[in-house]
Amino acid sequence: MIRTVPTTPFTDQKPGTSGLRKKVTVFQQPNYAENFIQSVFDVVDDKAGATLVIGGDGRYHNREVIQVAVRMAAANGFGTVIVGQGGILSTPAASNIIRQYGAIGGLILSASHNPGGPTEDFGIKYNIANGGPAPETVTDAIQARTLDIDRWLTVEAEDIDLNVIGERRVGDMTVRVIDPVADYAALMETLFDFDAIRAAIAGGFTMAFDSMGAVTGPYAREILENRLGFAAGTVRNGEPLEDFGGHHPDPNLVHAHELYELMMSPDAPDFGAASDGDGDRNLIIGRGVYVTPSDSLAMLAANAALAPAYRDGLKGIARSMPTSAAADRVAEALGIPMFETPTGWKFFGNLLDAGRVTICGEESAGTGSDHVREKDGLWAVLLWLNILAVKRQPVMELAREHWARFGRNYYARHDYEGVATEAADGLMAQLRASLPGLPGRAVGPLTVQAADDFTYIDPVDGSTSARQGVRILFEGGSRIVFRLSGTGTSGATLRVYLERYEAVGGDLLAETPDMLVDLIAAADSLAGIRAHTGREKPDVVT
Ligand code: VG1
Ligand code: CO
Repeated sequence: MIRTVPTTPFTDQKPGTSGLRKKVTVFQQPNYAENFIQSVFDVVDDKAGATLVIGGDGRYHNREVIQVAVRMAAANGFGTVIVGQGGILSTPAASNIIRQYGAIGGLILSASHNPGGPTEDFGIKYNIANGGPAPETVTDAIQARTLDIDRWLTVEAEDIDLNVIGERRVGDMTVRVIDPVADYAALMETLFDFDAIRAAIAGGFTMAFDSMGAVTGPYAREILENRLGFAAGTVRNGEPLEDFGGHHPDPNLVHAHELYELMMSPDAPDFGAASDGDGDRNLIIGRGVYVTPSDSLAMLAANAALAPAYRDGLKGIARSMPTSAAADRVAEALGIPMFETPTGWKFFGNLLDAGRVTICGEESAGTGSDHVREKDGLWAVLLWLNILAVKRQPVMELAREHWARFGRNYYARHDYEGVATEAADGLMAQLRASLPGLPGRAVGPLTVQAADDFTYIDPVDGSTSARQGVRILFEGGSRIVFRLSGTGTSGATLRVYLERYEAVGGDLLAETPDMLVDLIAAADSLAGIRAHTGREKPDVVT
């Protein structure tokens, strides 16, 4: 019944910031996906009879890999596989299913915000029993296994019909195809004041939600249109498509520009939002005002107690290092701890499990709470809706009040995409080498106060993660962070994060680019961006 297929290792299967991401054509090579999945299964203890969750964001190649993974799970002794109908599970929904059904872990087939289609990207993430991304100890073990794997296991079985809800058998294993939306929608109803949001809608409150042709369409339609009562058509691009309808499902001002233009126009609804390929990120735009993800985290934390789930207050807040310090000021005002972690949601898991934080966020538009162990795009949208419904206030007014109380962290991220790997590595190496001599150095009107390469020591288990990004801190509180992306599939992407704090009483309503002029110049002079990359300007500014 069980078939052992001989194989040889691939040397490029090291998981990045969020799973293994490659071009579809790479994943289509014989044994490629199988080797990685078997390596995951080989490092999972106690899988005999255990439950595994499998789902994806619906992108090209999703269904093929699900069929392969189901047969391999049966051969590896899992008792049950739970899979979303149509092969669909958003990342936060998968996290919830793992927790709710006591699964040992889950495979999430997604390359998140990367484009999809036959010539675009595919990915596999492994989440552990707490519902969160596998921590580095686990991803390191998986990678080590990919380097000496010599066989993978499967069973002879037909493809299962992913479109029909219900139970079937594959080998000795049960496969349950479930509604991908129902459990998640029910969870959201326990967290938020749906009646308050319904009342606001009845009073004329409107919104636009852009699913970008990716996984959140069915979730957003069910929750926003069916359960809350927003008008039909509130959810745009709501069919999950294999190529996302040609969209680049990264919810930022460049790729979600239609939504942005709508929100800045005279016809703007009260609230605009978008989510990414796998539904874990969110873009928030009020009528006439873009809310940076770092500000969104701070504003949500400051007002979270207006939602039933957070009525008793927050235990703490965590943000990734490159995320602006806006939330730090909220934590200080609330008298709760603040944690600064490396980029990637896997670093929040221990803090959430230990009950030390309630809300987490990243500058890349990921926000979430202890309700699951992933960032959660629709959760952030619903918390915003709950807050706006209770406060009966436009986003613009809420933002201005927030800045007037806490000051404002002007913030932008500049991405240089598709840079030659050697050029990007050279830039980072030179920058790292220059760190000891930087403190005290004047760069234009700015003076460097401190400079280092971020090392994180996990306060829960003491594990250390070094080389997590170069930070250069200037006198007065401005900051530049440099790091290379760990989610791309070709060349390197240099991310430059720029932040300037303007205190209460300062210029709180300026245009962000104007406020960052000196920092942008300093970034080039410190890192030699033009010299190393040959680029005059970033490809994407968010
Ligand atoms: C990017 C973001 C990071 C996020 C990661 C995964 O990583 O910067 O904040 O956690 O993507 O998100 P990187 O290494 O490219 O900067 V997702 O929604 O793509 O799973
Ligand atoms: Co994502």
